[in-house]
Amino acid sequence: MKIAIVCYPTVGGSGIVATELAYNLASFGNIVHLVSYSPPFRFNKYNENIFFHNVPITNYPLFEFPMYTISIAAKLAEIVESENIEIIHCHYAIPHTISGIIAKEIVNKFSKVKVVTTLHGTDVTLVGKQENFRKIVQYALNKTDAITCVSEFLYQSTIREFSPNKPIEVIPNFVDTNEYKRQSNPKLRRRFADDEEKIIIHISNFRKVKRVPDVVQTFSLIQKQIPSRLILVGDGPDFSEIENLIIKLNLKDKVWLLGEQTSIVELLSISDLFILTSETEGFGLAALEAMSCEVPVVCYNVGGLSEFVFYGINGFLVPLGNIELLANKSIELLRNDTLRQIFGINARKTVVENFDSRIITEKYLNLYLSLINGSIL
Ligand code: GMT
Repeated sequence: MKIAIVCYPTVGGSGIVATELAYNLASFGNIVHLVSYSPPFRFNKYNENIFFHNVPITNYPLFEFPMYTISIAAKLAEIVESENIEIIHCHYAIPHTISGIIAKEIVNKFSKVKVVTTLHGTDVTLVGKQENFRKIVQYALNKTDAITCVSEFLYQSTIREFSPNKPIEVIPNFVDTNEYKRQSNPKLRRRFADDEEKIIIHISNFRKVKRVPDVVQTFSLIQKQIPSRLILVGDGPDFSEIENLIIKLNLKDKVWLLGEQTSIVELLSISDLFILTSETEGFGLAALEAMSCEVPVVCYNVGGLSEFVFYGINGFLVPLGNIELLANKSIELLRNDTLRQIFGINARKTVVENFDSRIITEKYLNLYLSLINGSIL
């Protein structure tokens, strides 16, 4: 198959899923054309079946704002025609689906290309709900040929908010469990913590929705009872606020602020616990990646997280905003090495059995095939 994948290149789950999907589709022998305004964050290995297309940003003096939606549409139309693309797969509804729909219109005389939209989270739960975007998201979802949602939670939210007239399939996030595998590295561990200290990790793009200050507050309670260190991976609009909070709580010596990191398996592998404090998560890919490396997850019970974090089995979910309970559940796990190990093994099992990249890529391939064969109209 020949597939064009459009995504945001910046650090964020939708771009990661899109890029990893490109690699997996390519490994099955498909030809993939990645389209974005710069090479996506995780597009860092050469694959002869993947081609990257840069979307040029127009800067004619008349245009005060970049015409990104139109630029992607033009680029897509160009490659659908020149490369005989059969599927345009848009990750995140706006503006990508709109661009996909325009491209399909442009080429409709000589191509039967189909547009697939994957909804990731805030395109429905936050941005899509805003009055100025609601109608355009609604339009996109009614015009695309098929929709996928990354969780049952997002599926329900999409139906509730938009009731699209197109089929929707839940295809969850995935991890390459061969790559995301715990690896022993005592030397690296010792660089971050003393032998008797536990390591807690959080990875996100430091946006408001992630509530990273809650992670710091939780850690502040934990470290009073358990010798421990916190590793914060990521960057984003809340970085300075978090840095100030760390200083205010007198935690500077115990928190590692690493900024963005491309290779996180090593860091997850030296960690004892992953904390996620998001207000909502379409799925919660960062937690899944941690679990694949045998790191149990303690998080707020929001969005799609309860679809793979199982209370008392591979982690704990607590009500949104209950920092004290989040800390208590973390302490319970950090105090009990045997329990934590069992949770870690269960976490990996959950990922390997249900969210491995091969299983999920086949779901996408089946969807593409049914669109091409006309069994979804
Ligand atoms: O929806 C977003 O905020 C953007 C998106 C991204 O690019 O980071 O994140 C979402 O997509 C991920 C991949 O499907 C999901 O795992 C995340 O849960 C989701 N983030 C949110 O819903 C906040």
